Amino acid sequence: MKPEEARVRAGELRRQIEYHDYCYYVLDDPVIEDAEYDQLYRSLVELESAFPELVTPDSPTQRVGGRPREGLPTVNHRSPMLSLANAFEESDLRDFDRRVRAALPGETVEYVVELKFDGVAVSLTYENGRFIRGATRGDGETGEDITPKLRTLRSVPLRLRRPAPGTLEVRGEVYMPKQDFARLNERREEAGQALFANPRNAAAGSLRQLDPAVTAARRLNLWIYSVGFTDEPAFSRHSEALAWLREAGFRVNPHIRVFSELHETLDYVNDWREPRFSLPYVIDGMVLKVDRLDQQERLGATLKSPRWAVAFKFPAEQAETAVEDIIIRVGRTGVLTPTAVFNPVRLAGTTVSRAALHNEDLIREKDIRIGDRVIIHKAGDIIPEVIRSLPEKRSGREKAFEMPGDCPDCGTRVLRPDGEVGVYCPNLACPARLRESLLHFVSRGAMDINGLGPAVIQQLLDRRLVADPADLYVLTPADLIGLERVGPKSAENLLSAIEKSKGNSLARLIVALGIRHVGERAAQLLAERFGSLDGIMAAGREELEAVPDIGPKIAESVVAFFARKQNHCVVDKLATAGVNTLEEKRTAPKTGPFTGKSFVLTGTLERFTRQEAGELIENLGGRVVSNVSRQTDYVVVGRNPGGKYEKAAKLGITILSEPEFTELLEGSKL
Ligand code: 1X8
Repeated sequence: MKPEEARVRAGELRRQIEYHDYCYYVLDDPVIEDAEYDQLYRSLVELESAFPELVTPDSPTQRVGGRPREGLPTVNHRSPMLSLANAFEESDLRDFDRRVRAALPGETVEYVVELKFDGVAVSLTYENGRFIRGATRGDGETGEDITPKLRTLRSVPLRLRRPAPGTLEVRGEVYMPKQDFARLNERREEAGQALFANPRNAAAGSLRQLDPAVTAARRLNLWIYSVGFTDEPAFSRHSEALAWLREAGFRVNPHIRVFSELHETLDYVNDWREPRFSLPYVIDGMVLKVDRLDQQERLGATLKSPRWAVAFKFPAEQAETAVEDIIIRVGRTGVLTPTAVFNPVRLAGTTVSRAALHNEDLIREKDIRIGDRVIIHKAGDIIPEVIRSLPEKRSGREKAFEMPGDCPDCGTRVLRPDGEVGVYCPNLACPARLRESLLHFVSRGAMDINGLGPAVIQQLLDRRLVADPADLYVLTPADLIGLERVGPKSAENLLSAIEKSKGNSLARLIVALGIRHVGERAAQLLAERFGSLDGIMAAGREELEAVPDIGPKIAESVVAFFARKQNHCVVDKLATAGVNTLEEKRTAPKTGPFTGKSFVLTGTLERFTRQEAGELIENLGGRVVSNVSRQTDYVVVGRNPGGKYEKAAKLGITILSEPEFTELLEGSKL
């Protein structure tokens, strides 16, 4: 292909990919199959590696940037990102309305009513329609530059769909959907990591964690709700600006209404009190804004908040109930989790009858006894939790909880490892452990075998058709058709789901094995580093710990897992059954504009560690080598470079200063 043809083709591919990203991520309405999309994406990656000069920073291939650095640069907001005045009662909203009208005598006023998202406020800046910078709110004046993180959010348009000359700054809220929050916390608990208190903290944590792999896991999403700055104020109403933002490709929430009467406004706010719990994201209230921008301007702002808007906060949902019992659930890793059983009570849209109490120490800290009255809530509107007990309501017949000394399912003496809060059943053949590990094995984040629910698993265990996860792969139609509530059709579906799971990625398989402390992220790292299950099994503790972000706890746990003959045996059976145990060659991240290029790094870089720079290069398809030779393409030179610099100069190899290197990374030169 000629360069000119390539340029045209790249432009076409980008437009198509942008369009499909928009349909998928913004409209939630994809128009092509994932496989077709992947094909478009791969074509663009290939084209860009053949013609690296075609790579632009706003190309869809540049979404997964490198690893951002510690101590993020700061950004001064063009206009302060103010917080909103809060209202808690209807009367506060009436007061707000009165103040607005008093300041605008004789004028009509319309209110835009929007949902108030419980996330992380961000600002996105576009220059001539291209995304150039993303920042957190920070203290309102100055935020942190999180451009590379935001680039990984598929609902952030890199290029706008409508002309926007000059500078445009829009504002919105990054959030984590409730389900993703619940799943993330589940995994974190299994992996022995601290839990996030709510989706907002999880979103903030993911943005702060500075690891594009985490953000790119697509757990975060974004609603845009205002224009922060434009060179040419082209709108006369906020509602117009929102309509334009939607057309320009931003994700604007659909539940926006404009009212001219206060009573309608109040009705709409109240209408959301219950249905908000069925939204897939958390809202903690409603926002009222004066629609006309000229009126907004005349109303102005106090030091802290605009006078033309107010946030109505819904009361935090809590309920009081009785703890009828504290039961023990044995998890797949053998951990005994005490669970409170409640007198069922309505809370945040559902009836709640249980909450995990996590461990003995927590129960003691909160002084929760069987028979107690307790106050409960739902973290992120979804996970029930006990906030506190009400000792003043005790009758004296309450019973303190005691962790059993033996596993309630198999009677084996439980162990409490030093320094850990939990106790566990060490019996690998414990029926509860087996059931839970099978359920984990087939779950969505693991092998994702559709249709294998608790009822089927229990029957398979009871009939001794499976004794470990590998046995799933030798089930026959006859085995399944005999089960309760499994007909020939569902047996067939089940077997094909099992068959399909053989092709899952190595990372999924590692997650499915249920090694303590090994979650999705660790599994991914291990798969990438060792390339095969055999490779991981053969690795010693030191080799494992040498993987960035794999700590001693994980390394220890992996070694311990594979040291057990029984686990080895399951792995062998899985491989024999044809389950994939190899890391597929990942095309997208490993080929890119740097494919075929080798880099040498020398001296101290300001903005990256060596390792970060190396990963950035590798993410774009390049290689980092330690010695300069004629085959070296680039030498990146930091402060106090060594002899490599001189050697490179002598050999006439392209030498890049750090700013040049950064520019190259950003794709604007090559
Ligand atoms: C904060 C928020 C706003 C909106 C929704 N959620 C928020 N957290 C909205 O306008 N729909 S506006 C805002 C602010 O101005 N601080």
